[in-house]
Amino acid sequence: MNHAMDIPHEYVTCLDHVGIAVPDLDSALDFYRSAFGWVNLHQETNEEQGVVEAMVGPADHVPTAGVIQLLAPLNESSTIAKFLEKKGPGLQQMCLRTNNMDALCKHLRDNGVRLLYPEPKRGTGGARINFVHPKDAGGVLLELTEPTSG
Ligand code: MC0
Repeated sequence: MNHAMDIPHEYVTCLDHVGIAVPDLDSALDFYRSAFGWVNLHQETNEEQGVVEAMVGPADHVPTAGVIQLLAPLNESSTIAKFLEKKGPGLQQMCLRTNNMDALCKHLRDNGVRLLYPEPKRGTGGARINFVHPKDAGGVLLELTEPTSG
């Protein structure tokens, strides 16, 4: 891959979240609440991804500050169930926010970076998401998210 990329830096705006695989959402939430006073900012179930997720951060969280995404498996075939089985609880992914998913995906593909989905899927709050394969991102499962406007 050519690292001297000419992508406009405006496409990728901030670290959106880091995702942590957890076997039990409530006890993970309790940890962040009691250790840091962080709160559950948003919770939802994503059937397609096979997860129940909670976004955790300070109560006065500002939108461009990265948060922690707790990811619990919905069922045994969930990606998160497989991750927990193979590696145990821990950091599963890191997610960058973009304001132009289509341009970013084209740019990455043009540079030989493998994306997991041919087209973005639905992520947190209706965001459009895709993932860079960990083998093409230094061993990190790298999510890309384009939140819904507003
Ligand atoms: C696997 N590998 C990882 C990894 N998962 N490396 C770093 N981080 C991870 N999370 C490595 C393995 O160790 C292996 O390396 C190689 O990648 C291939 O692994 P595999 O065992 O053949 O493949 P699988 O079956 O584990 O699948 C990996 C893959 C999968 C990344 C394709 O996890 C996937 O489709 N993930 C995207 C969807 C997802 O994660 N959804 C849950 C979050 P070696 O060296 O052993 O070959 S949902 C979400 O995040 C949404 C709600 C949102 O935020 O909006």
